[in-house]
Amino acid sequence: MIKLYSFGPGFGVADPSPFVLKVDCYMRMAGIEFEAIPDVGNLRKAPKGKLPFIIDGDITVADSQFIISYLQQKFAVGMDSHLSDEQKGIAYLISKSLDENLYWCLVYSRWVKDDTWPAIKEALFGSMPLPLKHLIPVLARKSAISALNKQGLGKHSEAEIKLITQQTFQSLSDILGDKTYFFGGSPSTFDATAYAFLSQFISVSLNNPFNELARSYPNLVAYCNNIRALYY
Ligand SMILES: N[C@@H](CCC(=O)N[C@@H](CS)C(=O)NCC(=O)O)C(=O)O
Repeated sequence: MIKLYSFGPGFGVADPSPFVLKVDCYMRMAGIEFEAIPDVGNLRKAPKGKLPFIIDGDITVADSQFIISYLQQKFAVGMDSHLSDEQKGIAYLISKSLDENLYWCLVYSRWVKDDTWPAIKEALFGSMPLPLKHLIPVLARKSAISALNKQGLGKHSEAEIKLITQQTFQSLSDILGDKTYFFGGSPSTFDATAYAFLSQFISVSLNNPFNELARSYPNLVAYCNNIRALYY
């Protein structure tokens, strides 16, 4: 059986990492059996220093995109067979926008802002023994802030980051409209990505202004609730 190396449940969702949740959701939607191996210590074993990665027998695959491609081929998943080539192209590019842009807005909302930081600290590091429990969160936060600055999003003001986040939610809401899934009545690979990111703002037990912003889009909230009810 496929083993999914993850962080483990947090903030009321199956994983606080959108990349782990993307693979988790994809396997649920595609009906692929898997076993989650939750442990923040998985990071030390991760081939690319990041989660998720999967192990399937003697094959290891790291990175959510490559994992999904591997699973798609191995299990001949037909989840995208109702999409035109144009829709597949659009889906790929929107998913990269979530991976590479909305992700950093999420990092900002969780790691930089003092409103959410205590909850993050407790959820991710609360079970560590002393003195690690005090030391590691400080280092991890420093590293997240440094990564945000190097990536560039961290250079913006809070108002600008909120605007970028809001434009992404607005665009997703406009594209989804009143459909059940982004490309019609049945889920495609893109829905695993969309759910993985949207639920990190909407379905979590966090209440910062970024969560409130996401929850102000009724169709995005209904979308997350529907997928959660069906697959979790
Ligand atoms: N491109 C990777 C990104 C994975 C990623 O950034 N994972 C984060 C968690 S959301 C991580 O493991 N961060 C730990 C670190 O950078 O030390 C993917 O799609 O899987």
